[in-house]
Amino acid sequence: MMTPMRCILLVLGVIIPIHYILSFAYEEYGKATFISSIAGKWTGPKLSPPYKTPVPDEYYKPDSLMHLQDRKANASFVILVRNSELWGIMSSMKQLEDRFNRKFQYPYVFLNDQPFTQNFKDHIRALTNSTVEFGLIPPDHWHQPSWIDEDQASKSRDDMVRGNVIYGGSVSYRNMCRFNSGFFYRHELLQQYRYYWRVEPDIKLFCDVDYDPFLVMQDHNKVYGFTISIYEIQATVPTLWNVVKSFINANPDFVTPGNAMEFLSDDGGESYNMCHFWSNFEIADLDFWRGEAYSKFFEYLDEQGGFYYERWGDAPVHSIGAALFAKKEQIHFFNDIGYEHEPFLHCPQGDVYTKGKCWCDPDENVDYQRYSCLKRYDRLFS
Ligand SMILES: Nc1nc2c(ncn2[C@@H]2O[C@H](COP(=O)(O)OP(=O)(O)OP(=O)(O)O)[C@@H](O)[C@H]2O)c(=O)[nH]1
Ligand SMILES: *[C@@H]1O[C@H](CO)[C@@H](O)[C@H](O)[C@H]1NC(C)=O
Ligand SMILES: *[C@@H]1O[C@H](CO)[C@@H](O)[C@H](O)[C@H]1NC(C)=O
Ligand SMILES: [Mg+2]
Repeated sequence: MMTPMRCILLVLGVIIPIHYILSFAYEEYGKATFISSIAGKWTGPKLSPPYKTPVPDEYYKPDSLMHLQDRKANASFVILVRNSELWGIMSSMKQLEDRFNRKFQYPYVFLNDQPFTQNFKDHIRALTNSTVEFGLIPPDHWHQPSWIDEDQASKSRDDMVRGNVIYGGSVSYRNMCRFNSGFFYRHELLQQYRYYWRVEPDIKLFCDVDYDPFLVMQDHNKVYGFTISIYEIQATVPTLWNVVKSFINANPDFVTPGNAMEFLSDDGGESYNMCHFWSNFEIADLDFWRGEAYSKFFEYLDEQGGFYYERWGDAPVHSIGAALFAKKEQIHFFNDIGYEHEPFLHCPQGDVYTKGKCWCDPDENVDYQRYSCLKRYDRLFS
């Protein structure tokens, strides 16, 4: 796997910074082309994360259902999914209802580039008493734009297939990454909401979520919440950081003082360490993405074509946006939400495990495994 991979890097003209070659992150993760080839390979210390931002008790509602007078946030679940993934998304949604939403009753917005079938809608509606809306994505928010040079794009896909890079040959995966990076929050069904919780098929929720995470976001002025952070596959973002740097140089005012650059870079912004929040789980602020800084940032990235000439993921794009245009305190680690999207899981430790009545194996927790970036998040606050 390594030789073709090096080839690709050469073909793409990528110069790998020397500290990358030396760092554990690159040695152990950056050269991988499939995430699953990494999982379970190394075990780290079973540390509990520092609880810098515990959720205050008044947010908890251990036993009662929602009452009319209870405060609610302006929020919805957002689920981009295909008709063919019905059973996988029902599994996710059932757990979400049982662990959280049966009590809190937040609405759902389902999005798809194809119309949802009646069968899909019927099965989904049967799982909840909450409002469920089904939206179609406008074609120009989904498909590869006409100004992308298809020869260049297809050559890059072929190179990535030869390099065995996961989803390297897929156009639809690239459409999905671009849509999640810059379009979902502009969908008409989401205009009426401020916060969202992103959900994917076949995830697991291990613990009771007995408090309202949206209210925590709202009351504490948070913009981005995550459960797992890992390294990006280097071959999918060879030029991303250079583009980020040129955007920052041209728009220094968008970079917020007190930001989380240290999460992204180990040398003050010179190079990217590949750390990102794993975006298959997100609880975040739609207005942050809609704001001037992130909108201009996305537009700039999109113009460079890297969603198609490379394979930029929405995870690094969101993470870089959140880390640079928000204050570090506005990025929240949802430690108490036990969560799995294969091949990684976050399992709360100690008291938090007990409080949430969790059922994951605490030893499988990704937090301080070598390929987790949580230590870099921690160091923002140390
Ligand atoms: N409607 C629609 N949804 C898609 C498409 N491709 C991906 N998605 C959804 O976008 C999200 C991310 O896609 P995934 O295939 O899960 O990508 P991933 O999480 O990187 O990879 P996996 O390890 O395969 O889960 C999921 O919620 C998918 O259901 C598509 O072509 N159409
Ligand atoms: C919907 O609400 C009714 C009435 O409160 C309740 O009996 C039913 O179990 C609920 N259904 C779901 C899927 O939560
Ligand atoms: C919810 O948030 C959206 C986006 O900020 C806003 O347009 C809408 O008016 C808000 N709704 C309520 C009820 O506050
Ligand atoms: Mg997925």
